Amino acid sequence: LSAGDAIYGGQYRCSLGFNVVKGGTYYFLTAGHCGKVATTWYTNSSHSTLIGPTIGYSFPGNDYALVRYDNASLSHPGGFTAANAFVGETVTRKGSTTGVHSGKVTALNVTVRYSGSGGGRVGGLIQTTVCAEPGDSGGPLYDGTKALGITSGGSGDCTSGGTTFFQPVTEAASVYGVTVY
Ligand code: TYR
Repeated sequence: LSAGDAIYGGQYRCSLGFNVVKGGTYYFLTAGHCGKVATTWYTNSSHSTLIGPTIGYSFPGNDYALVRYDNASLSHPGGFTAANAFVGETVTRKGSTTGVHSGKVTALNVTVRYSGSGGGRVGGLIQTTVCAEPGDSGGPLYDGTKALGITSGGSGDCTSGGTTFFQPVTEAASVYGVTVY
């Protein structure tokens, strides 16, 4: 599976962030609020093709999760290197609901409070003018081959435009000791 592909767990669909590796074992990063609601992930909505388990998540507070590839039949291509976003950077997001959209980074280290069940305060986020919609969560934010963020949440939509917040990839990778590739 590749960055931005759909992943299915419980009654939810999210998006794959970035493939990562640690000690020869392959995983991917996705959103913490996705990892919180599903213990096992599949490639399809009928849950017939296993990906593997949620190994850990942090949400609220942060918004990242680690999922392991337990299905040797699945490929896990790379092509990215983790990097830190900067204000004014032109960035692109990919997700399983709305595909590819671009915008600019407007602020760093932002704290937001998401409402509703599955809500809470999340800090340290990248704020952007990129749109997103439900199901895009967990998907990648990048600049060329630089892996920058994981889609967290926001407001607006991809018809009218929106503001979307992203969990920095560098923080998530360092917490789990995994390498983005
Ligand atoms: N939080 C949403 C999810 O779980 C993703 C999203 C992002 C939704 C930005 C809306 C939005 O404006 O899929």
